[in-house]
Amino acid sequence: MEIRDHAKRAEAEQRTIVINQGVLSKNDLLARENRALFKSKRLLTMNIVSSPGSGKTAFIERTLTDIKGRLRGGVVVGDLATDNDAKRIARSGSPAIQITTGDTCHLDAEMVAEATAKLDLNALDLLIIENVGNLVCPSGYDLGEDLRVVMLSTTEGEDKPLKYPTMFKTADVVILNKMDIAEVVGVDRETALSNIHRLTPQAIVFEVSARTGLGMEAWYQFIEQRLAAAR
Ligand SMILES: Nc1nc2c(ncn2[C@@H]2O[C@H](COP(=O)(O)OP(=O)(O)OP(=O)(O)O)[C@@H](O)[C@H]2O)c(=O)[nH]1
Ligand SMILES: [Mg+2]
Repeated sequence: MEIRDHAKRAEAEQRTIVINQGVLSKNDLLARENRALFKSKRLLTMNIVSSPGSGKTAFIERTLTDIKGRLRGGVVVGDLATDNDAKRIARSGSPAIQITTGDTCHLDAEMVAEATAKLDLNALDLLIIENVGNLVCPSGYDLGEDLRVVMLSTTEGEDKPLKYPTMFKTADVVILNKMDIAEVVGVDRETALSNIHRLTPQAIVFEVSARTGLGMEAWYQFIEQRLAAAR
């Protein structure tokens, strides 16, 4: 079996790397502006990333429904196409703005700035950004969030943190979702947790089911604690 080491080609591709850094620094500048605005509005902001279908929208819907009366939440959601997710989230009674990115496989700080301008940030405690379903592209784009939340579901396999290290290494929080079907799909929970801890020892891990509500109360308490600390 041959494993090619593409890192050895890095020197030859130096010109490409320099251009990419230029693009990212513009994003970093805008992300800094977003972060300053969100801080001035006393918001707790999170950027939720995962592969398609891990349950990000279901998790946000349940969170906003359950914390109603405790916290006021608003959402910006990115998908390549359709406003299905914003419509689902809006049913929870919280404001939701859909961004459709076309061919772009991630959100960037400019898209988030434009979308959040349509929200009344003074009326919110919590701003949730649901990124485009992808475990690669969003990792290099700071959106100005306080917390990067990486979701993994029990149907995806225990080795995803090892295969997508860049995304997991940048996580502040890891959500292991679809615990209600963990047994049926035969996930090895210990291996999944050990892979998560290996890649991202700093992250706080919540094992939940967005469908049944299992484990969600600990997540809500964490949000409240972080919001209180930020304020
Ligand atoms: N059994 C089970 N199913 C879930 C859970 N969370 C989400 N699902 C299901 O998983 C599917 C995908 O959920 P979504 O919330 O649309 O996932 P997503 O990550 O937002 O998907 P994209 O936005 O397309 O990336 C849906 O059929 C959900 O009902 C869970 O905790 N348990
Ligand atoms: Mg979604």
